[in-house]
Amino acid sequence: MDTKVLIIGGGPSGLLLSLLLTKNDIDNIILEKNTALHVANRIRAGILEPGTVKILKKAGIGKRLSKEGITHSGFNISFNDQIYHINMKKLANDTVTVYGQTEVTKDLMDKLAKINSKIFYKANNIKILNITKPKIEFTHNSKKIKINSQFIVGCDGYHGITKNFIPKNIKKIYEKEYSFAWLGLLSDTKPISSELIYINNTNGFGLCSMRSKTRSRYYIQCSNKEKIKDWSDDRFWENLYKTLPSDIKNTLQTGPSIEKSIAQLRSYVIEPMNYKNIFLAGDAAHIVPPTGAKGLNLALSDVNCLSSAFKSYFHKKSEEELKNYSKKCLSRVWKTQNFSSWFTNTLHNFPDEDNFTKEMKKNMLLDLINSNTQKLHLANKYLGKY
Ligand code: RFL
Ligand code: PHB
Repeated sequence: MDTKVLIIGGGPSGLLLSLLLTKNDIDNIILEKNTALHVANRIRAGILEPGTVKILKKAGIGKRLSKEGITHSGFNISFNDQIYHINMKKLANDTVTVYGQTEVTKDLMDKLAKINSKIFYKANNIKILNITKPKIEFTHNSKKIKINSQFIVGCDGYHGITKNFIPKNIKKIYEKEYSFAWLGLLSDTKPISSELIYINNTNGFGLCSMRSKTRSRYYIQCSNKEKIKDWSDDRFWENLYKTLPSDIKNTLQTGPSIEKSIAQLRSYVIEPMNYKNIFLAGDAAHIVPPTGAKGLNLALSDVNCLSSAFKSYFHKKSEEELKNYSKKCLSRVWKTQNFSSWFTNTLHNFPDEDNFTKEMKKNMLLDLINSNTQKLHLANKYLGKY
């Protein structure tokens, strides 16, 4: 088999890249190790930046997003048991959209099925045999298949294999693991607030989010040693209740969970994002802690950039954009890391944190709430405007 671009990983990054390439008549194949159902049902991101919404609409999958996505003109930060509003619309004249990653994935899968794109689900034992003249081997339905391509793109997330093919003496890895995790619960209950609330409380961090007017997504900070089996729904709700600000905690609607999971928090960057004919995009190249709601947005921004570079290469015979891809993306990646790390550090309680640091954080937040300049800065970062 031959193709122009071989994409490893069929999460949102791989799917969008395939769609953008196919729309531009650039032949491509996706190899995904899991089933379509597994990929489609992974509960993750919920917030899309305005730039991401534009990318998805331009890719031709904006119809359901426009109809079902909920526009949020602001979000709340709660500390010292008070709730403060950040009005992004007023401050920075823009909004974010609540639309789950599951929905983005479904829209991409439906569109790709309509245009007969080539995806191998349950592709196992992927081996990259040559990176200069890309050649790949994998197993599918117990058969060995070989593919020759011009380029390989790793959209295979943090646990993927593609990045391993960038030699050790070329790549630089920056990584930080946090000593706490997020325990998330999804339920068909009315969200406690019409807009998100990021909470810093003596019990730790909490986040009230949503997927629709009747479906809530909540998170609480937990130790990274916790096991999901030890968290009954009741235990989750009790701990969330303790984390909520007093004014609203008694309006919390509880119910059975649809999904519950623990996410380890991590910051990670690999440089450069390409080597010879291999390119990396999305979580394969960088992970941000979820506090700023940036991972999916950053991933789709990479893919938008890379698809444009491939368009220039295949249709205008220009290598310029491909050569600049890593540098261009990394500039946004580091700005996003900076914001995500600051927001995470400010809103979480670190184990062994001294009371001086705790007080400094509260004062920093108080300063922010009282300063329009700082609020505008925060609004722009949350909107993805750097
Ligand atoms: P993914 O989604 O991890 O997909 C990678 C795909 O590659 C496949 N794969 C392989 N396939 C073939 N061979 C191999 N050897 C392979 N190894 C892996 C995997 O099966 C998978 O299908 O990466 P991608 O596409 O780059 O997408 C990134 C996003 O999923 C991620 O950044 C976001 O979910 C992060 N994130 C959020 N991002 C936002 O922009 N806004 C949010 O509100 C937001 N909330 C979140 C989040 C992530 C969270 N977790 C789970 C850490 C909330 C949470 C709790
Ligand atoms: C979510 O709804 O899952 C969500 C929202 C905001 C975040 C992270 C996750 O910062």
